Amino acid sequence: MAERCAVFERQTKETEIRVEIELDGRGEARIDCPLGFFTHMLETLARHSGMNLTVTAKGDTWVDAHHLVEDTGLVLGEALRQALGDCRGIERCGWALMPMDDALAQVAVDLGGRSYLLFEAELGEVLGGHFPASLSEDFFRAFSQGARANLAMRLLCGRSDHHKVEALFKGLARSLKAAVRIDLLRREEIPSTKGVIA
Ligand SMILES: [Mn+2]
Repeated sequence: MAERCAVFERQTKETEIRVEIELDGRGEARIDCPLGFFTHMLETLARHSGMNLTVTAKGDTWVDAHHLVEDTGLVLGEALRQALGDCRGIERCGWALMPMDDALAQVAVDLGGRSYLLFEAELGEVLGGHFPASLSEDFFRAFSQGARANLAMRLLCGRSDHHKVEALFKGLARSLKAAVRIDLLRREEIPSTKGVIA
């Protein structure tokens, strides 16, 4: 099997982002980003998905965290889509029920080529002094657009917003790990009745 890797870069007047992704990695993250909590979440995403992620993210964080977080989601999604190639042999779907102490998240992903985010979570705290927990929804929406993925996320319960957001990121990670896995019995098949995932 060809190596499933990609590099995607995007530069605007607001942000400059580069993501290198290896789907069949060891969960290693090299994150260069000025936002501490967001860095923690990207490291979590790599660790629990088994993908290697190298992310360089700079931008107008003097405004607030919004542009950088949203654009990183988009670039990460685009890199994932590119690394999947024609999606031959992948499981395509994955899901997870992920606890994080007081929080419990339900996440499902379909890498079928259509973007949609279903998101239900009550989030109100500002984490690390710079990351409004509700901004995670913008990250997940941008990721679903870049990856052309259908992403359904629901927070079933939780007290701490740190734990709630972390449960959502870990749930996404575990769902992606399952969805990108190669189905050994059907490794030459495109997992769609359309015969193509584009
Ligand atoms: Mn944490």
